[in-house]
Amino acid sequence: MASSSTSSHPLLHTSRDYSNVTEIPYCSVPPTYNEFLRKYLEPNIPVLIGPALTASWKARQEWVDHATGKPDFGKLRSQLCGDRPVQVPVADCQCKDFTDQKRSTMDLKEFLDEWEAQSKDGVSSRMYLKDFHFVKTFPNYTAYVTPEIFRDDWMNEFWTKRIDMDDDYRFVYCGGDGTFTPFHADVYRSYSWSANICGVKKWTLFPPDQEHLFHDSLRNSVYDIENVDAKAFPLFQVAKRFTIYQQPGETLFVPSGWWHQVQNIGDTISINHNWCNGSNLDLILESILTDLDQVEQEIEHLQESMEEGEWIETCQRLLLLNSGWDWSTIWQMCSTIKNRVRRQLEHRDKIMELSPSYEPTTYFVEDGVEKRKTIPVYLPPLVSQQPALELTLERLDAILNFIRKDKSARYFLTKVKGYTLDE
Ligand SMILES: O=C(O)CCC(=O)C(=O)O
Ligand SMILES: [Fe+2]
Repeated sequence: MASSSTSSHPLLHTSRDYSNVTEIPYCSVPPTYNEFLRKYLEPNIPVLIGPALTASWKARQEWVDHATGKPDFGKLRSQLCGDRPVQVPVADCQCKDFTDQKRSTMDLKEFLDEWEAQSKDGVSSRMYLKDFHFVKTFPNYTAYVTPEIFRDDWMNEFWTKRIDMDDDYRFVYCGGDGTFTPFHADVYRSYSWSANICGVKKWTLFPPDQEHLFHDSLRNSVYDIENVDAKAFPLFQVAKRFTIYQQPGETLFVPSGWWHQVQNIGDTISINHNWCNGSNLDLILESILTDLDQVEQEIEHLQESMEEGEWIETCQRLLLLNSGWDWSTIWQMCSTIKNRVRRQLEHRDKIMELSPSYEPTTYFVEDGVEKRKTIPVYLPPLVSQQPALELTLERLDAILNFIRKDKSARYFLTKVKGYTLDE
């Protein structure tokens, strides 16, 4: 059985109440950072933001044929496809593969050629270019600058600072009419934001408190909300939901744990990030503990034949494989962010001069020791986020202390990873 429980966790917000949400708010004027923090991030409520937020992006100016509103296939090809092939991930929207669509890779030029031909013929598309790590693939292109309200982003800050791997959560999606993303909640219960460059995206969003209505007895979830087996999911139709049509230039903030399905209408291109920070850290932790619980239950039959240390290590290995995190990932992420926040608090006066590129080099913390990395990294939070820094530090300390006190986490980090967990 699970050794950890979230019930007494100091980070858990007392409540997030979705019962009063009757529609998805629309901000034609983008909110200030503090407004966004208070109205949407902390209460975990979606918001659709008007096109002013993305108006200056190169992606909006150059990737779209402004006469037709369709993708500018010629420019996309000439700017992104050189002599070398660029392999991109694609999903086959007509082929279900467990809980997702069947994935493969394709050369970007080939994808664009096929897409353009289908678009000209007016036929609906099947292949959906998704989870394409655009910034990692084209680091000098600068298709967009992450808006300030989304800049307190620990996942992308940490993953780009990591020296043990090269990964991030910054994506481009391209798909023709009829392509879609099946029903899901985002990885680790992270937030996402999704900015639409062209086309229309139909989003159907379900608050986290409806989740019990779309799982069956074996914990399988609905795959496609347009085709639900009423026998397996008898209560699905009563689940509260919100539908929005996201127009070109608009950006949707998708909060933690909100389930959603996305349908593309016309040829669409969008940019999205998965992210987390002090406002949803408790939900991220809860998701890790739930995943760990599940791993422990799945291999419960092996527990008796193992020493305690071997059991803890095995569960962490499986957790990392299944969910992409283990205790050391979250420990290192929080330590890395904590050091950056501390530095910002120490140099408050300088932040004004140094923003937005406050940290020209980057620091990644491993076992309490900072290691430098010199590649350009994710932009750190800006001046207007400074009032939230003290609270952020408090929340980071709370989670680090929680991990220090958790028996299995402590064993894994000190004995297996060799960390010291100093305060
Ligand atoms: O645009 C899509 O197809 C899916 C995007 C999504 O699921 C997200 O941004 O969380
Ligand atoms: Fe999503």
